[in-house]
Amino acid sequence: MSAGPSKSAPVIVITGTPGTGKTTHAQLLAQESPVPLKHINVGDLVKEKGLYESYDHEWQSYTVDEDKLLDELEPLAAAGGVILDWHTCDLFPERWVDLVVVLRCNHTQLWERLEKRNYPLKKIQENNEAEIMEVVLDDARSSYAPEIVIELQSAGTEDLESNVARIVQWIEAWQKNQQS
Ligand code: DAT
Repeated sequence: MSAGPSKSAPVIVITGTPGTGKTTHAQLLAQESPVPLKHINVGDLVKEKGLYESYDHEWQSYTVDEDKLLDELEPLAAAGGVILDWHTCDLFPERWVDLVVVLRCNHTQLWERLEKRNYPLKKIQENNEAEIMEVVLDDARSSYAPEIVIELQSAGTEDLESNVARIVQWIEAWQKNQQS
């Protein structure tokens, strides 16, 4: 369900296992979109605004304060025109979201991308297993209507460009639909 007729731009969630290309896609989409879209890297926002309960040094990850995060994002989502870039998506209420893009990546390639980030080995293993088990895709499918969830491969630049072109087409259709 959409957040209502007053929005002039949609709320697009770009999700996927870390390293699948969310930020790369969100940055290009923000440039190419026919309507203004603000890219919100949710992980960075959590750190900048202290929207977390604790930090786990061993896993190098934050335990997010979900209530604080939702309070921070609510007005932005209600206004529309945002890309929410995060490795989980089921926290975002259905009424906020117009499209959920789940990025996927071959596990060998994902491993290499995460190694380059100097993630601890067990964090690389955990994320790799999650990608193989389609954890994020399952979460997206169980949290949102099937017609708003799309799964896209993110192996290289060709995928990136065609994925963004496809999302741009979806935005154009969304705009027409809002006007009619
Ligand atoms: P995420 O935001 O999902 O953690 P990212 O956008 O930071 O991922 O990408 C991780 C690395 O992989 C980064 O060096 C860019 C590269 N990458 C990801 N998807 C890509 C794609 N489709 N084409 C080219 N490079 C890609």
